[in-house]
Amino acid sequence: MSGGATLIQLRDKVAAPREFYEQAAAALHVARDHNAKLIINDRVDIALALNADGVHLGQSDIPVDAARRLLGPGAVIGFSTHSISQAKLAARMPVDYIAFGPIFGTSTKENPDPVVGLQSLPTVRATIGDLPLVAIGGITPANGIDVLNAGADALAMISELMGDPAAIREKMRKMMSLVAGL
Ligand code: TZP
Ligand code: MG
Repeated sequence: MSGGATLIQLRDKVAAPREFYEQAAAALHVARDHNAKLIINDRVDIALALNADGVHLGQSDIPVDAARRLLGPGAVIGFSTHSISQAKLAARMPVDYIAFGPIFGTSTKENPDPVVGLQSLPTVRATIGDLPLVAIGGITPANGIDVLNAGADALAMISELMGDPAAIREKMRKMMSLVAGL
């Protein structure tokens, strides 16, 4: 996107399915216009219906195997994990990346899993082999470099970017220039 994001997840826990579908259709147009990938949180059916780039699934969503059967080998499937044992199990699934968190405290989730902390990242890194590791939960420009240095391959951010809709591009650019120095 114009801020530099390469993979965007559309997440809306409150929208009705029709509304979420319509948001996803609009978001997909924007993503396509900017050569970014768009994946859909939770809803494999919506990803499939719109031919989105993939889905992001959590521990209580449809199983990764089933999503893979529905979406095919080319889809991006990401999977959330919140402990070393979950990450170990996830590494045997047909996923394209493993999300791990919350690394720090977050107010985005209503009932977040316990904070896993920066110190758990080297162990997850070693546990999941070559799979891309996406860190999530309380990531900011102030801690992002530490998170990458601890073993994450990528950073997922919600509140830091979305807090002020007018500043998303600027904040994203700032983040990209910070990590470009690594
Ligand atoms: N999974 C673990 S923490 C989190 C999710 C979806 C929310 C992250 O949001 P923020 O605002 O970047 O802390
Ligand atoms: Mg989910």
